[in-house]
Amino acid sequence: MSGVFHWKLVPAISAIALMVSLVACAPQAPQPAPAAPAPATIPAPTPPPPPPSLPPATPPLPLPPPPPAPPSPPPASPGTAYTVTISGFAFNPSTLTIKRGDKVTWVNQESVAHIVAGGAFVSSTLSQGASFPYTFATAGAFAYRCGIHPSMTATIIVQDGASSASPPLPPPSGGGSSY
Ligand SMILES: [Cu+2]
Repeated sequence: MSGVFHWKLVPAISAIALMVSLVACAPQAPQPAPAAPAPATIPAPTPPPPPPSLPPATPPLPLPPPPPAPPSPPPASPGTAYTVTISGFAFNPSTLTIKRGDKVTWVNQESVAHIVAGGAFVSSTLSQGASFPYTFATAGAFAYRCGIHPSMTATIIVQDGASSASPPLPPPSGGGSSY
């Protein structure tokens, strides 16, 4: 039994021996040069120290909440506000139609002084930038002029909005039954 194995192993052994001999006879490859020793690590230049940090700015103090605005009282008059400008020796607009209860404010926009002179309303001498308010409580046509320059005339027409806005009367209710 062992002879059989030995006989079969002969070619394999001889082949291995041949290979070993070939390897042994092959010129040895030059060994690579030994790796150069690692260069001494050059210490990295120390970075300059950071500039002395300024102390953090003082955070702004939180603003206190604004006090609540006082409730504005309702306007005394629900009328509309109008403006009549005085410039070029004239009132603009020269004719203004408003409702009863509306307020008109004259504003002098030129360097020449003027006076708003009406039958029911007379202003003081209005220099440049001065104003004169007046609320018309009664209906009618109010012609006025300048108290200094009579040629400056204008008219305020006040309509009685209350009468025109009165709703029609409801029809009288009849009896429930015609019988
Ligand atoms: Cu005038």
